Amino acid sequence: MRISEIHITPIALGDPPLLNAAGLHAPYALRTVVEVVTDNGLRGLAEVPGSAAVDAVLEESRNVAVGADPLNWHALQAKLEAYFQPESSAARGETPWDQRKIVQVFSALDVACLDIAGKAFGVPVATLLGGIVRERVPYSAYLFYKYEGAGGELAFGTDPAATGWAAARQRAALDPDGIVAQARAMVDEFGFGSIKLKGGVFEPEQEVAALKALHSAFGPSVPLRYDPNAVWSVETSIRWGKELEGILEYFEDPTRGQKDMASVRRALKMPLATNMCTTSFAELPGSIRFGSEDIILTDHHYWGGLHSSMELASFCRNFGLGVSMHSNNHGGISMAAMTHLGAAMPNLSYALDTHYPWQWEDIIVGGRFKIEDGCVILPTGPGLGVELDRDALARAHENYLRCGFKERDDAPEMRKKVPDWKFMSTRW
Ligand code: GKR
Ligand code: MG
Repeated sequence: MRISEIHITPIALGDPPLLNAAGLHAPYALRTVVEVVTDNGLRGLAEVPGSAAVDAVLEESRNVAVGADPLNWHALQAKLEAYFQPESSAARGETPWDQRKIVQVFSALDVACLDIAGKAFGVPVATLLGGIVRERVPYSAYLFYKYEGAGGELAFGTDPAATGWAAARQRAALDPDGIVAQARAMVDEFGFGSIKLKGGVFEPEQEVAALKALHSAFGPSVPLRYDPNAVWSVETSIRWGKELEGILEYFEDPTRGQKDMASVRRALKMPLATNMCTTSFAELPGSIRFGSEDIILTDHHYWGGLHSSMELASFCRNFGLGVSMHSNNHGGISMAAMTHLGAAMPNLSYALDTHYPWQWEDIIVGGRFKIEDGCVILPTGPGLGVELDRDALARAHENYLRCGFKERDDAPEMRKKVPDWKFMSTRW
């Protein structure tokens, strides 16, 4: 079996006005759908964070991947490594999201080839990753400070009669009461057993008050995580981190860089997690040498695929680190891939992150994945177990062409609300 074609389709999915350290989510989250076709008619799917630059390297990967055997990932991986210049860790950038491109080529092809292999052998991707250790994969509620009525909500319309989560998804959440109300609605709707707050938006005092309010509202049986996306200094992280000891399950990326994360970690009595500080295999020796974190949040889009994420998981097991999963906005193909990874990782120590509840559109047959009791049930079909809804894909591609966005940038939307707003790599 050989790869004969690769189809690359950029799409835009409506996204609400969620706040983070780099601004306000634009009306659309960009993704790219990759379809790998084989000479015997099998089709493998993958989805990656979208940008014109990523699409360009995906196009280029055809030079290497067409003609390759999709069942021999190591050979294809080696050919891709020889073809593309290695990408430095610095290419990740300072934004909450990772700006590297080449890792996404590896990720897309690895996931699509696993989907093909699963279909060829009639088994789920999780089986090919070493076996299914759980069929119900736990996810965490992911809270965001939020403005109301901007961006994608306006493009797709809001429903003034909405109740429950549908109403909370539209509503502003700017203070501790707003955050607790958002959490209640999200937990009631999806049954999540743990909660993460995205921070780095307001003064530390205001965000710490929201975490204390969540702790009082939900009690100690609901673990809390908090992520200011590294815009706090070491001093701020220690000063306010002390207030959060005994409240947080883990403190995610309070500050920037392995040495500074290690200083914060030494000063606080709670685990630190990262998707910003240690983000590549090249940085793993530093993670151990400096002791920068307790938990590494993998993300198959940025660690080079599902096989590589399993490699990271075994590194974490061998070096006594925890492992869980980071997320950006994503559709159902990524949800399927994340769930297969979560199902196969023996040492998954925490519920995974997902932005999925924030969105309302998808591109897979049968509509969106259900999240029940905080879990996604592993799809049962061969491969990833999802199929493309071609009409929905065409609509999402139309949205991409119409919206004109070519890469993620949260600053312009933020400046519509706060005209002189500027990104600061350390704000507090
Ligand atoms: O979607 O605004 C967002 C998040 O801030 C995302 O971009 C981050 O990459 O969720 C992510 C994180 O855990 O840092
Ligand atoms: Mg994070």
